[in-house]
Amino acid sequence: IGLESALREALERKQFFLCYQPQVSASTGRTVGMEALLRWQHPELGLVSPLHFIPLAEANGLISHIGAWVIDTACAQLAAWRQAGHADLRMAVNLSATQLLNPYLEDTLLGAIASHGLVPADLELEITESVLIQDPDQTVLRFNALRKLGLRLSIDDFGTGYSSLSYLRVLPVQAFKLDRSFVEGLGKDETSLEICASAIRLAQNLNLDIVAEGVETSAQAEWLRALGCPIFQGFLFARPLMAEAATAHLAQER
Ligand code: G
Ligand code: G
Ligand code: MN
Ligand code: NA
Repeated sequence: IGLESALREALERKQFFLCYQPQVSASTGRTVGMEALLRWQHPELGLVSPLHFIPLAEANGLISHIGAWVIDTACAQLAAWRQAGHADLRMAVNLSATQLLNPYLEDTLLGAIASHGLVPADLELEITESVLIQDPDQTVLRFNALRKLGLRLSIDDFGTGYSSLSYLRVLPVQAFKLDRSFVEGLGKDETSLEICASAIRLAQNLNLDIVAEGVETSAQAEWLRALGCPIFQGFLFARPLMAEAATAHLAQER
């Protein structure tokens, strides 16, 4: 079977689901946010990684439909957690370049936010630096439009996508996600340590949040804590969890 034709049917056949990975406060150890991560379970192909099907969905124009489903489903889940008493929890959703440039994105976001009784600040959009390569001027306009609506914006895989820091002067972001390749090098090479230290300091100096990605060991967490990193995400704290497991994870923190 062709991956592309299978992908075209995936939405209506309800083959997508979201996992949620906790983002944990370094100071309290409590979950302050969840990152929604898309999964595609196909009856014959099995679990297909977003690394394979997102680029395909970008190329054939399906990404905005799939993305709209992700946004609505993530908002519904956050609303349910709010109902269960998790008042300050935020939801982070990944956006690709094509989604960012789609003129209907605002309608999709505001529609989902309103229909689930949320406000824009409840939602954080994770966007990689690489979107800037496609169309820098348009990217700045789109970031400004989304920020004006009150959404939170973060730079995903910070440090890996684009060679210039000058975009930080023009993109209205609230957070960086420190790429896990740098976290992985903590305790192994001096360069990774210096990059983590510099990124964390840069975030502090710009008054931005920073989330360390891919924290797998307590040694890494200790390094990051010593460097002043406020938020951790990674297998050490929790893997991406199915909705029910994520709900249980939150409940056990209360
Ligand atoms: O969860 P996992 O490690 O398999 O994710 C692989 C990649 O897919 C990551 O770069 C992640 O940002 C991306 N990804 C996961 N879910 C979504 C989604 O809903 N939309 C987009 N555009 N990318 C996603
Ligand atoms: O590009 P983005 O940061 O959105 O990718 C998120 C991906 O990182 C998810 O697919 C998730 O499965 C993966 N991930 C989350 N925590 C860890 C971790 O501790 N180690 C590794 N290797 N991958 C992780
Ligand atoms: Mn991400
Ligand atoms: Na990332």
